[in-house]
Amino acid sequence: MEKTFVMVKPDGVQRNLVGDIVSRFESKGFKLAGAKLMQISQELAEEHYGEHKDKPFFGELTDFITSGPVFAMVWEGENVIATARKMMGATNPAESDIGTIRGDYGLTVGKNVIHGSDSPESAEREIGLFFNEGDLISYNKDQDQWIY
Ligand code: RTP
Ligand code: MG
Repeated sequence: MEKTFVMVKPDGVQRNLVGDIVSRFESKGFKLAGAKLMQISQELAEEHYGEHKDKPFFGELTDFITSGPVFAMVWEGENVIATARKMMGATNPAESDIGTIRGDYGLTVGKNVIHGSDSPESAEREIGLFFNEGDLISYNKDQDQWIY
């Protein structure tokens, strides 16, 4: 089953949005395969955002992403990579639709609450950067067993 990497950025953790964001992915029907609160090192930040290393905002971006804890997650399900991006909304919250995570909670492009992998290749790469294989759990979610 398809997996993607999603991360609540430091602003989202500071603003107590972790629970709401996890809830949106759960309610949509996706399955959590792994999650951790962590502090990103400068090295990991530069590797994760390597595609932007020549952009003028690179320093600002790596400073921000290392400025406080992030909540890193792996979500699993059909079309989860593209659907997670839709749920996040456009990169610049000024342009994100209301109803999306950035559209509902973000104001500026530099502090836009959430990251999500943008392709199958990035998803595989980013999951590998943030999680060891043993960190991810494969399990059945047979909800009937808890309903009497
Ligand atoms: P992300 O990688 O964080 O999920 O965001 P994204 O795919 O929607 O956007 P991307 O183009 O990959 O940009 C990565 C992050 O860089 C910051 N950014 N700042 N100042 C600027 O013009 C600018 N452009 C991008 C944003 O925080 C964006 O999420
Ligand atoms: Mg990106």
